[in-house]
Amino acid sequence: MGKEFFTDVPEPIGYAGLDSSDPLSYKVYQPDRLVLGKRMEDQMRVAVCYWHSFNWPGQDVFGRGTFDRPWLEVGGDAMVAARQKMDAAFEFVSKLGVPFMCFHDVDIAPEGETFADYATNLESMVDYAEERMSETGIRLLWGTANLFSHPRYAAGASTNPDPSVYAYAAAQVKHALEATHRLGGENYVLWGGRDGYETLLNTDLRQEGIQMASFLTMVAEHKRNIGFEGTLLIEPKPAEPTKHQYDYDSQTVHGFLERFDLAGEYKLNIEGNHATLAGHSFHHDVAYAVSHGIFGSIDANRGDPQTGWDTDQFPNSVDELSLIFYEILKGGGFTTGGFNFDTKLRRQSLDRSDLFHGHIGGIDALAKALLVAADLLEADTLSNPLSHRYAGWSEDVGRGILSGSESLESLEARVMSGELDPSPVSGSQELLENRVNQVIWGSEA
Ligand code: XUL
Ligand code: CO
Repeated sequence: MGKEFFTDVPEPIGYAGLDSSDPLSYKVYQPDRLVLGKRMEDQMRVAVCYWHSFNWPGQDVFGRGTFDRPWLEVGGDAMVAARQKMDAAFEFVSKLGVPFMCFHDVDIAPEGETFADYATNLESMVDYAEERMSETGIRLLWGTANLFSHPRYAAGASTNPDPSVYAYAAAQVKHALEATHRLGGENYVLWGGRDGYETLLNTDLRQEGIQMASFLTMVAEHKRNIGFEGTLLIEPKPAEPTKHQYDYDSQTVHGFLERFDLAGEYKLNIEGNHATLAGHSFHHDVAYAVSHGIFGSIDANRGDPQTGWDTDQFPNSVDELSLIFYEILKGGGFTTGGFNFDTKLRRQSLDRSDLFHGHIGGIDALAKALLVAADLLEADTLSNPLSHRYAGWSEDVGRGILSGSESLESLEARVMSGELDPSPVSGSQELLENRVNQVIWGSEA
């Protein structure tokens, strides 16, 4: 047991119900409550992210850190400081009472001066994490490598015009993947933060695509070589920090994976605010992934409708989250994935306890969304009208078209003879919206 930082929150956060006035309690989230035959905790698989919660002192491009984060101010030996930060993380996640955390290699270990320093520091922090995990029971939802902060990655990692940067990224991923494996991580994430471009004037799109595919192939090979059984995940984002990022959205990544025969190797980690930056809804990117068998995990957060960048706010819309959870349950629920809170406090939320308020609110909103989604699924609220709408595709002509036994000629003959005479039917959007709201308003917290 290391030093305690969250002394204002002496006990783990418990369930107190909707009537409670205690802000440090769950209003809906009850880990042991059964929903569709599974414990809520196992349906939701919540993780806390290390980078925004423990590494970030609240600076923005206009000003320095504002947060009360004593574990970031220890100074002196970088390894001592890293262990203090890890103590803060394990204390927070234990008190929040959720099963997982997620981190980048450099979130937990100082980079040092050389690659050898990096490797030694990471190894030693993984030892410490292993200790703290077995003490607390907290698990690793996913690990990843930060291939975007260091200046060497300014022009990308695997898509860098310089192969020695590609090599450096490969070496880093090797260590981060092995660290994730050692810690029993359930997934490994690749977010190509700077794998994109600032200007087409200096960019060879075809070359960079080939480089990225070769990198993903090497990662999948190494996964097999070391016997890592977790899921490899790609996290789409359309832009920021680059003007254009190659892993633009669910559909673009899917197309890329198919093009390079990698579709069986990777699934997606979908982030709410990334989907909305791509001009979609969060619902869209999740629905696309689930319906194409490439859904893996979620980075839960939300953007600001009036702000054009990744604000990473805590998710709080039950309306939005219910439809996301509905898609996930429709696909059979999470396997190795979960809801990682890739979320940042606002810069004015200075207090250490604000970190609890952000997570508690987001977890409760997700728990309520889970209950709504289970009701939607059990009552066939959306699935009945959907199967009715597409019923023609299991009848004669529809089946023939899909099985290839019809042609333009045969269909023209059917239309010409008057056998097929379509009459438009209502899409019933408002009716469906009302039904969804009825379930949201009526579901029992
Ligand atoms: C950046 C982002 C990353 C990834 C992991 O927008 O979401 O933190 O989740 O590298
Ligand atoms: Co993310």
